[in-house]
Amino acid sequence: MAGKPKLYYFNGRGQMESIHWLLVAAGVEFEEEFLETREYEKLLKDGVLLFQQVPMVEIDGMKMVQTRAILSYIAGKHNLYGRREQCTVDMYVEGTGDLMDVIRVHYKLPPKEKEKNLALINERATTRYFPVYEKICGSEGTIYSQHTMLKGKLMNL
Ligand SMILES: N[C@@H](CCC(=O)N[C@@H](CS)C(=O)NCC(=O)O)C(=O)O
Repeated sequence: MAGKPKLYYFNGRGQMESIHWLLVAAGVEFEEEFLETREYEKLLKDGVLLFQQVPMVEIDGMKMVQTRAILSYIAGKHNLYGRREQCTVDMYVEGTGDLMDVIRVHYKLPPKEKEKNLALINERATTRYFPVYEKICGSEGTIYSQHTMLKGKLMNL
């Protein structure tokens, strides 16, 4: 039997978060390696990361990169892709990708542009994306809008 998938990422939610969610939804146990600069540089040096980026997931004898490719593989392997459901899953995944695009550029912005971008992230997350996820999860409140990621971590970017 294949071992548990091993997830390689920095110690944060970021791009790995949707992979966490999917593995939990599929009932798959996994291991994680939280990369510090030294370990990340070793992966780069060893040529393990196809595009020099993480997330990387070691699963079924492969070292997979690219979040959406990883999500598709896991969803397919655990029969979480139906027909109509496949499109629904892809819509939510692509939505998350669009939100992540706005978040990802944040790290590279000059300090004076960060405040404006942070306001955009908060606005997009709380009015466009999180309500959609809350709705499909059947939640009535604003659990994600009040999430500490927005109140704490993101504010400190
Ligand atoms: N398209 C990639 C993007 C991954 C990505 O941007 N990873 C960042 C960390 S969140 C990274 O490794 N950045 C280092 C770099 O691009 O040199 C995916 O969806 O997995």
